[in-house]
Formats: sequence, C-alpha cells, structure tokens
Amino acid sequence: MGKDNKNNQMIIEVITLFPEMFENVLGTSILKRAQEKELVEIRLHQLRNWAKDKHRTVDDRPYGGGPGMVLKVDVVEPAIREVTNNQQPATGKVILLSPQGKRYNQKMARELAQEERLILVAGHYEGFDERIREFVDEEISIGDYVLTGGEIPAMVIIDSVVRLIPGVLGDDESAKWESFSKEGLLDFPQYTRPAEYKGLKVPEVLLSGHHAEIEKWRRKMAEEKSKRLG
Ligand code: 21W
Repeated sequence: MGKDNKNNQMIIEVITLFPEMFENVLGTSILKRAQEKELVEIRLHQLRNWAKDKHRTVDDRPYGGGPGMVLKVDVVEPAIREVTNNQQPATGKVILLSPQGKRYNQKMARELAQEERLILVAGHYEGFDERIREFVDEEISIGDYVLTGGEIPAMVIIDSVVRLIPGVLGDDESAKWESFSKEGLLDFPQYTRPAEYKGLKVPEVLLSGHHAEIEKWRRKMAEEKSKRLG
C-alpha cells in the first residue's frame, strides 16, 4: 500500500520551497479525511534538496539585470525528473503554477481528477527561468492577480481536484453538485432554522413539505443566479 499504489488512489506530488505552508491545509477537514481513507496520497518535496552547492542555492540573479531572483532551471529540472521517474507509477502530468498559465476552472479540475498522478511545481518570489517551461506538461494560473508564489494556487488545485475523487465526498452530495456545475448552474439559496430572524423570513415553499415544488423553486433560483452572474 502507500508508495506501491495498489489501489486506485491518486498521487499528488508537490515540489516547493515551502512545504510547511501545505501542512495545515492538507491536515484539515476533507483533505485530511481523503488521505486517511487512502483515496489520495500527497507527497511534499523540498526543492532545496536538489540544490547543487553547499549553500543550497535555488535561485540566481536574472541575466540582463533587474530586480529580484529567478528559480534555476538546473535545480528545478532535476527535481521534476527525479520525482517523475524514480517513483511509481513513472507517469503523471507535470503542472507548473505560473501567472502566465491557462486560467484554472472547474472543467480543468474535472480533467485533472482523472489523472493517476499529478506533479505540481510551485515557484516563489519573482519567477523562474523560462527554460523550466520546457519540462512541464501544463502551466496553470488561478486568476489575474499577483501572488507571492505558486503554493496557494497549488493548494487551490489540490482542494478542487481531491473533492472530485470518488468516495471523498458523500455520494449523493457530490453527484448532485457535479450535475449542477456541468449544466453551468450555481448554488440555490439555502436556509436553516430559525424560520424568521430579525424579520427576515425563509421562503414559504421550503417550509411547505412539497418536494416537487421545492425542487422546481431551487432550479429556478439557481438558473436566475447563474444568469445574473453571466
Ligand atoms: C508573481 C511569479 C509574478 C512570477 C520581471 C519579469 C502561480 C500565480 C503564481 C509570481 C511573477 C498564479 C518578472 C495567479 C499568481 C505565482 C508569483 C512575474 C516576475 N519580473 N496564479 N518578470 N497569480 N506567483 N514577475 O501570482 O507563482 S499560479
């Protein structure tokens, strides 16, 4: 079990200078449970372990000058190569988290959830040597804003992919939400007790017990909401 990957568990490898950033996120709630159930194994790799000199250098000043440091291709490439080849299965999709990448969405999450193994490479600081792009299969950005590194985007991908692995969420729950997101419908409004709070009432139909009516109302509300958000 575990490293042999005998079951159908997904393996996610993360290459990062800050593996400790991931520990709380991966050790909490649904991501924690998914790993305990061995539906996914997430392996954190310290990029600095592939540094070649005694100072464990991973970045350097940019050719041509300018501010900031650039992640070295001769550190990142060996890390990708070793993590990809020297572990089982020797396959997997290598993804570079990059502000220039393709904008991440739910369709991409569904596609990644089909993979046996993902290798997520997170840079930090200013950026990485352009040649690193030659050694990855995909580049993904999580949106048009500037972050300090690829670690949080890597966590976003892990979270969105792991919840799609069969068995991670309750069956009825996950099936239902997936069919909604495929149709492009967003959430419907939800309420719980009390039925009235500071004059704000729960819609009557939800208190009625008419299940067909409730279903109709929820679908209508979800469609209206998706239209409003374009
Ligand atoms: C920020 C890396 C800016 C590179 C001169 C020329 C990964 C990210 C990141 C970062 C630059 C994602 C430069 C949304 C993000 C990420 C750190 C580019 C360097 N200087 N998705 N080029 N937003 N961010 N500037 O920031 O690594 S996915």
